[in-house]
Amino acid sequence: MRIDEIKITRKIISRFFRDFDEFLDVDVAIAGAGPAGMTAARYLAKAGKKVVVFERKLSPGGGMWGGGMTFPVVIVQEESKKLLEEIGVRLTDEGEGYYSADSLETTSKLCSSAIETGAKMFNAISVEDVMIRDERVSGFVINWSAVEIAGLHVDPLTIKARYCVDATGHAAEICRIVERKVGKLSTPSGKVEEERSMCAELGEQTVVENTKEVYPGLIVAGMAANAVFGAPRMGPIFGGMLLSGKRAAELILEKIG
Ligand code: 48H
Repeated sequence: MRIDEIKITRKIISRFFRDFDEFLDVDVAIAGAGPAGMTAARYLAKAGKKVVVFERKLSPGGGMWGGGMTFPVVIVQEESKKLLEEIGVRLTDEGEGYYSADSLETTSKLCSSAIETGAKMFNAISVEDVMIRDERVSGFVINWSAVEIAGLHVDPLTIKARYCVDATGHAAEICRIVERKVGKLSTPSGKVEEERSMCAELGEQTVVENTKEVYPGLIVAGMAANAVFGAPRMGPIFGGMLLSGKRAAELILEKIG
């Protein structure tokens, strides 16, 4: 076989646009491919839903690669260890209900299992706004991260979804956009309440409780849920992120069947 550069280029372009076209109108669109977003994507795809994830960075995984202070180890607790066992992550029992895992193995398996289950992940694309129809978040407004980083004035494109998920981590970017441009969130003040200082036990508990529909059509998950509802951070224990992603998927499945 002779290798032809133009054929390679043409095949990349046509494959990308086939994929992109297929995911312009979906059941669920997720902003952010951290542990919460990737877990939500996997459970939704497993239930047969059409799911797309947009990740600003080149590599999905968010804050999980770095474990604790760059030591590439994450801790999960008893309640969440099943979610990692399901995708073949090897856990070490550290006693007293704590399990450790290699953060690189965990992050890459969360990513590959979501994709293998059928979720489509687009990297290097940022969600910069939401689409509103009938007072409901009905899609994401997206642009190349390279355009965003270069500060170029380029108008974005739009995708449509029955449900959207803000899984953008500490920044809770999508909820802040909705607060600023659309209307009141379902928080006590109607605004982002802001994350509180470290309290791992409370943070892990509240992150699942705070995984909610924060505006019609918009579910908040993962660290963003605690930022939006004014709850503590929890450091490098990641069980709550996984359980929150699963909860987000369950909430959406309850709503769209
Ligand atoms: C596209 C975006 C956009 C955007 C951001 O930070 P993450 O890992 O988020 P979670 O909630 O899955 O996990 C949080 C966890 O990593 C963490 O930080 C913990 C547990 N902290 C505790 C503590 O005490 O510090 O991932 C979010 C992802 C990232 O990859 C971003 O690049 C991406 O979202 N992202 N993608 N469009 N507008 N904003």
